[in-house]
Amino acid sequence: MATRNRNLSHLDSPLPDAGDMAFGIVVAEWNRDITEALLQGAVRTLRAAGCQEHNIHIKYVPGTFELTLGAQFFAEYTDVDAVIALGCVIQGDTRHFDFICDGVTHGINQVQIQWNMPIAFGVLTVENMQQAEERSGGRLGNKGDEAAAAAINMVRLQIEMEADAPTNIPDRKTVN
Ligand code: DLZ
Repeated sequence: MATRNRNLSHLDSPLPDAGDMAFGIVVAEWNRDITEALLQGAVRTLRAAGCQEHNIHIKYVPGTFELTLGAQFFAEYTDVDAVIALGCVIQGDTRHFDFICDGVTHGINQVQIQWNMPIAFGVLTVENMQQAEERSGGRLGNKGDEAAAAAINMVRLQIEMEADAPTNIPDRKTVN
């Protein structure tokens, strides 16, 4: 996973039109200067893809650990097509960093699978503030841009695949 020189705002391909898409953005308040910069990037990218202002819904949670439940609230209580989760965890002297990173990674993945809804992982997991600044609008771009682009691309893919799905496909879901 070589990310050393990758600019997070660089797009590999043009974004699909997001004119008919709706997004929830859940933002962690810890390291607020950084997460606000991530939010600016995400919103800018959504707008650039044609997403309408009234289809961008922003909610705050206390910290990155709460992003999972914030994303689930969007899935359960709103009609957004995807969620963009934005946070910044900075390595400290204790193992708190590992627990928060593990929790949010598994949590978000679990929610997107359970709800069949894209949830973009816009969480910086860094060693220090300098690394965070470099990735939230600094020399390495903005993780918020990357997360928003991923969300748009996944909604597009879901729309395409749902439209192409035959009506008689076997139900492969496991019933617990
Ligand atoms: C407690 C904590 C610590 C130490 N560090 C961070 C951090 O770097 N980034 C972040 O987003 N949140 C941090 N938190 C807060 C937790 O995410 C969470 O909000 C609290 O543990 C309460 O559940």
